[in-house]
Amino acid sequence: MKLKSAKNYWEMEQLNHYTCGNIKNSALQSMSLSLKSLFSEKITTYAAETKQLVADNANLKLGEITLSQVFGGMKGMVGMITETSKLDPEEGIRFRGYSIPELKNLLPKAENGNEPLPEGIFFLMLTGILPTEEDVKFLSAEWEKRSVVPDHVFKVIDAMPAHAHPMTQLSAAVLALETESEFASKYEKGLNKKDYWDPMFEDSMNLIARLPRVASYIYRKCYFNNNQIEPLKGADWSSNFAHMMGFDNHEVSELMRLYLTIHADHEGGNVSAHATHLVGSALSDAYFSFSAGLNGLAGPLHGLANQEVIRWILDLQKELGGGAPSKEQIVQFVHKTLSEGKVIPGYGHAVLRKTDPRFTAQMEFAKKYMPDDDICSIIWNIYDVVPEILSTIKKIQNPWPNVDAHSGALLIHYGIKQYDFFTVLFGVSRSLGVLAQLTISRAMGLPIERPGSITSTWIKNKVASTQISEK
Ligand code: CMX
Repeated sequence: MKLKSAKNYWEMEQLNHYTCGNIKNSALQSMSLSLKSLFSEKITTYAAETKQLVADNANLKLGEITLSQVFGGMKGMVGMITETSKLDPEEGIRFRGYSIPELKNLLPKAENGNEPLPEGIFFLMLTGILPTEEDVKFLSAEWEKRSVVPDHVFKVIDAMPAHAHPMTQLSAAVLALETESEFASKYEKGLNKKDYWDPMFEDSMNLIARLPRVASYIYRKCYFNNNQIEPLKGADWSSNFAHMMGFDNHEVSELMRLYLTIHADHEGGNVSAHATHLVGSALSDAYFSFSAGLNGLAGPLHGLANQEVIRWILDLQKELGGGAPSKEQIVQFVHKTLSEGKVIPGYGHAVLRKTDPRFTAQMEFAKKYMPDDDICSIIWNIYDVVPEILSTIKKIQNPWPNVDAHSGALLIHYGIKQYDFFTVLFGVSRSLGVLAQLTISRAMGLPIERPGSITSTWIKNKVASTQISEK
């Protein structure tokens, strides 16, 4: 386990937890009765330490800003704090210091299950501590208790036309849930700044708890004539979600657990996380903030890419008159797509420079459960040829597959063929990271975000004055 040298407060806590062995473990188990008090204890110390750190190092330089970064989507420009996860360009995502393969071993699993329970990754992201089995059981039960969705939310979904994209329906449903915000109602009555985090914690827990019910309602409304399935009692978050969608199958539950864990967070700068954080910085509650994040996730360069991958494969098959394309045919279709000025969905990344470990985790799942699946074989053939083609295009920084290149194939294998629903699943998972961080940000008292912006005239004047002073 990689805990020898703690690099920050959260890692230090983890180190203490493990080096103190059983005493700490049992202490944590009793604390698991209240995740909120555990979070409160950790965040109070952390917020005080961070405040001091900033005060002592206020002028520490973290980098320089270039013109190409300002025009280039602010890539590589450090501008925000995210505690829940950190993305390494070569190695991929680490949640509170742990990689996906490490978490597959370390996070608690369901009985008879091999995949981590997403309850565990939420616990880890929020507190910085690896949960015990008791901790995740506590969270499953807590989310079940909080999962009741008010009737008017279903009416909002029902009012949407059949052709409304499932992401439109999900974002609108999350906004409709805003009536339940404890933060909004407490703020209206008058809330001391130091107590902001408390209703934010409650809102985040309630929203996460309700999302599977809302998402599965959209699924059954869109594709099963609104024939709804009632939730299970005593199930974990993922298997209950699969059940409400209509899948009572061990493998689908396992896939859902894996899927909802690996999509949970990707540090702070990606569009869904950043949008949630930005809107939250105006003290908007969790519902407003997360709905904004979902709107960003619905873009084809971000979360919607998972549906685009399958649409691209279907277009390819249509062009060939059906059947499995050969590698040569894939190569031709890639060139055709590029020549039409389109992107190859599921490939490339703003930060990653290697194959996404979330792609690899899904490929491993497929090799175990569906080694002969037709769509998976196409995905693997695409993986064999696309990186080589994209590497020949100079402007493309990363020719390797991202998380979205594989996810659709796994879902289709189990009968979840409605590809415009795929991003909804991504959205349900993404709630875990962005809402954990929103609660942390609120507890730290992070201020409203207000970066500066400039005009091109301002830049021209700056260039002119720099040239004059250099002469
Ligand atoms: N196919 C074709 N061209 C691509 C490409 C791809 N897969 N990836 C990057 N490029 C192009 C960009 O469009 C850009 O072209 P222009 O300069 O003409 O606009 C150029 O290469 C440089 O891009 P980059 O610096 O390598 O990558 P960006 O940070 O600008 O963009 C991303 C990153 C993900 C938007 C881009 O790789 C892409 O569009 N990929 C396909 C869509 C996709 O899979 N998105 C999902 C990402 C994961 C997620 O968030 O869910």
